[in-house]
Amino acid sequence: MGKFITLEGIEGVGKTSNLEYIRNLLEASGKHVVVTREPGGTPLGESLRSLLLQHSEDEMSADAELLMMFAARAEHLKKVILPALEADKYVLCDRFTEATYAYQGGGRGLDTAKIAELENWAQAELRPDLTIILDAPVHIGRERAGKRSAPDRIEKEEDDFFKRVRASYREMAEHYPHRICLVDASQHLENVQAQILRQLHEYDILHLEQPVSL
Ligand code: T5A
Repeated sequence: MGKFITLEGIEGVGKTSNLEYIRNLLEASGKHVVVTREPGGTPLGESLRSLLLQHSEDEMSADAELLMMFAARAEHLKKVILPALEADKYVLCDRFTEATYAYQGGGRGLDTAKIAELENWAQAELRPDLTIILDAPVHIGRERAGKRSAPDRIEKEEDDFFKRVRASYREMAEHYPHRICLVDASQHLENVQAQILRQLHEYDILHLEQPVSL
């Protein structure tokens, strides 16, 4: 089996920027890497992503939002993630189920027991080998994301929503330290990447003795 690595955090903390950094590190150490994202990663998942992120006058219910995230995930697992892991590849995913706990659980206030049921159903025993949560205060993420594009349906939520999302991510890192770590993403990009490199070593994803030339 390969390894499953996910990147998480509130909007604008630098997931997309750092995915590329991790991909380069893994490839430089000889791994076959599949980079993907959620919601998305398959034709059906990308269609669901558009529905989930586009603005609509008819407000989507939190339950529908939750079930669509898992519908996209079920397809993604079957068509992309599991086949890649079985082929000994490294799957690097921009968000996964921890985002559902943070956004639909923490942000929307849905019962996390419901999320856990869906998680067990869709994933059985599968959990990421390592989840890196890029952690930064909401105003920093907002400022960085705002410079890039207009807000989508979820990004238009108030700061309090993202404060709950962030708190939920931090709680997960505290509860599952064997597979989830926090990285201080408020720092300069080089410092963030130095922390990521350290965590990849600590969680046995990358080995120090392996030459890394980028
Ligand atoms: N969602 C998703 C759920 O609600 N439930 C779920 O189960 C799942 C899977 C997906 C949305 O769906 C929700 C969460 C999201 O709202 P998305 O595209 O994955 O959307 O998420 P976004 O957070 O919107 O992604 P962004 O592209 O906005 O943010 P990133 O990827 O974290 O940030 P990035 O890398 O694009 O960086 C933003 C800007 O900051 C700069 C970058 O150059 C860029 O300009 N930057 C830095 N600047 C200074 N210092 C640093 N350290 C920097 N790092 C990056």
